Amino acid sequence: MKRHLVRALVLIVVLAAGLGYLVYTGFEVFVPTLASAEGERIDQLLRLQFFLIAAIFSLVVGFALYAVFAFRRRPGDETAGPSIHGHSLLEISWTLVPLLIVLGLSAMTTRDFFWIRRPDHDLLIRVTGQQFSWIFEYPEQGIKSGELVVPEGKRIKFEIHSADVVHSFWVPEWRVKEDAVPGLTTYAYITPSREGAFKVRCAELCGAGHANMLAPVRVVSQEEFEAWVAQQKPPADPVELGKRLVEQYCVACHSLDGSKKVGPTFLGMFGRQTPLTDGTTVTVDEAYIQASIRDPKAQVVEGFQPVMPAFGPDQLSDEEVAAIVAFLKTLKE
Ligand code: HEC
Ligand SMILES: [Cu+2]
Repeated sequence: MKRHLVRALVLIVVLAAGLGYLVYTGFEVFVPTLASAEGERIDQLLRLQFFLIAAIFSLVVGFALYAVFAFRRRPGDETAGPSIHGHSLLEISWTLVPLLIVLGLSAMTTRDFFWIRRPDHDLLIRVTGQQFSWIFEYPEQGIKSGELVVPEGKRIKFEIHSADVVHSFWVPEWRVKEDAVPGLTTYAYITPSREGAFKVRCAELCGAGHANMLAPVRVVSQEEFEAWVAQQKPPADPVELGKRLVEQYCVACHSLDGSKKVGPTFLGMFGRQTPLTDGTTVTVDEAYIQASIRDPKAQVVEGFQPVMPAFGPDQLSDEEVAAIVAFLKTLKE
């Protein structure tokens, strides 16, 4: 009897070691490279669970395999084996041990869950998912971006919204995943621990463009992050701001160099006498430029089609219009 037990245990240990090795290497091969502090806890739990599963699997399958071979029916052997009833020690232990394992895993998961969800953070980013893109707002920095740029080693609180249907905010290398639910604000806390380029993937089938609902992620040093923020921020100088807005909204139709496009050039426009389609002439001043931006159809320049779109206050604030005027004033011939 003892001989059988020792042999079976050897088989079990060999099996467990082999499976454990597979779990270990499989993690390296199949799981994306870890890149966050929170993900480290999650990986540890996952690895521990896989090792436990490998051990229990080996115990059950090891004994079964050994019994199948060692106690197989031999030629000429017509007797059935002895029938055995009950074994209190075995029964108590195969109830208690798994119970303790499950309770232990629950306790560790709870501990890590609250550690991951603790509210302290260095940076707040508002994430909005919509069919089929992501927008990232940095309320403390006053910027908005289609690219998620974050400093390495800083704990980030993501405040997650959806503009339409249920999406799910997920960077596989960070492990943490959180749904974006319309009408609800959800949160995720992540401390990126590795610089590099990653991708936000939508992890909830949300429509025809779901597979393309990706956003670039860049984890950079604190200095690079600050430089990026400074670059994204609307410039304080109105002329600089105006230049950026004009390049963004106007240069498709207006040139800055005197050439004629869909609309008249901005070069030397300020102070110019402009003939209108109603036969009158206006002097281009601040009020006229403002009126042209808000309500372009009211006064249409002679020789041009009235195709300019109106820019309302939700597209360009009064401040932004004033900045555009300030920039246009500098374009002298
Ligand atoms: C889709 C093309 C288009 C875009 C975009 C556009 N415009 Fe225009 N704009 C025109 C056309 C065409 C005219 C001339 C006809 C008219 O007055 O409506 C014009 C006229 C003007 C005038 C009057 C020019 C003059 O010589 O009197 C101003 C000022 C002006 N645009 C400012 C802007 C500003 C500022 C922007 C960006 C915020 C802008 N436009 C964007 C097409 C455009
Ligand atoms: Cu989605």
